[in-house]
Amino acid sequence: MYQEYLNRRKKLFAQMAPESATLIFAAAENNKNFDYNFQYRQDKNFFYFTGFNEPQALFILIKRHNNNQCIIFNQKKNTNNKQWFGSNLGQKSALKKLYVNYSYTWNDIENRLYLILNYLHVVYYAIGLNEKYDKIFFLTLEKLRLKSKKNKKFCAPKRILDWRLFVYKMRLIKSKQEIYFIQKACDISILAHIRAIKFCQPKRYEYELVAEIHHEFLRNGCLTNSYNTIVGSGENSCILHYTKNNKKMKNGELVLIDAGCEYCNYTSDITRTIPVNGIFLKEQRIIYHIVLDMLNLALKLFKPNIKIKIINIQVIQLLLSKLKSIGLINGTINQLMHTKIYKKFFMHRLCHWIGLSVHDCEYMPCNDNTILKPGMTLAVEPGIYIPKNNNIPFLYRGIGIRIEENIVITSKGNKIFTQNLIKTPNEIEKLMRKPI
Ligand SMILES: [Mn+2]
Repeated sequence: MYQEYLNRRKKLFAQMAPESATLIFAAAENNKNFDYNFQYRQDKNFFYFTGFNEPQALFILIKRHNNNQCIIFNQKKNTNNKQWFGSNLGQKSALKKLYVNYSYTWNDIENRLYLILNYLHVVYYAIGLNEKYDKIFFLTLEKLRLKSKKNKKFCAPKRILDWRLFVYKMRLIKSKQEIYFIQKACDISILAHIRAIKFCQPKRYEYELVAEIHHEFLRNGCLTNSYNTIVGSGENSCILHYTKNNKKMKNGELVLIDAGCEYCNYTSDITRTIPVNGIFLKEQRIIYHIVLDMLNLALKLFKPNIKIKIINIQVIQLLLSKLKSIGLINGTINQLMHTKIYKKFFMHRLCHWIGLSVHDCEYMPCNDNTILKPGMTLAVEPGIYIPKNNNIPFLYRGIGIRIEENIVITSKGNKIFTQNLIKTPNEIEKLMRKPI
């Protein structure tokens, strides 16, 4: 696995200017209450180059005199008191395990960082991610500037550039290893969805489904969700980021389940919508099939060298013609496209990147102008959410349906990571008829 990290560093070095350094900080810890923190979440870019999961660390790539070297500042061995928090990597092991040329203690940054950056032309740093780290960075530059006024041995870098463009471009195309991790995350999430679907019945609470889902994540070694699990029944299915999950599910309602776990830091993001009592009502089934048709059309269209805009237009045209055919909207397709009336029913994007983050590579847009390439990994998630207003026939009001698959673009088309999770109404009804 370590070859992966070395390859990534090599690729980044190749893009760096001569006499330059790239600085990437680990994520800071977030305090939850008084003297304890939220579960630690490593910064995804830091992880991408190091595979290292400790806080208080700074990873540096230096390109000087055509010589590439890596340095890490990390916590001193057991500074956090081994008895309370367990042991950490320390400096000596960092050299071997993280494949770096030098390892210094975190507290040494003030004394060493300015020397490391001395006489470089360019420093790549992402300003604004963390105030405390920005301060360390700016104070270091200022120190060099002040010293350079008095002593020719010192000179501050002249240009500060952002590494994000390079790094996110790299992260956008996944390696075989990364695709394997995403597949594993999807496989485990599929088990969790099946468990929840089987367990679902009227009078149970939404959080009982959450419990089934998280149980399956945990027993398969996934200690972290990709995002807060969404289980929304009835009207809650129309709330896109509903995470209260505390309502009793009723007979005749739908329940939307959006849940995915992380495997080796790689995410999955899957949604299914099912009838609480195991049988779709007529109107629910009609809307469900429209969403399914949108999804199937999209899955046919996701392939290399196509612009996302082309896919969006075709999927939205399909949505409009179907909504028209059941009388929920009126007008010509051209007019309806122009007025963007579909946003009343489908207000989020059709797709987003997945990877180390569930909304991966946020610095690289996944929008109309993006052209798809092999190795890109996405969640595809058409949905219809019908508002509860008087213009809508009564039985359609409050129906919220989303179906979400995860895919990777291949040389010829795409591969669906989540292919093995049932999604037609008949399959869902059949599964819900089985005894638990
Ligand atoms: Mn999603």
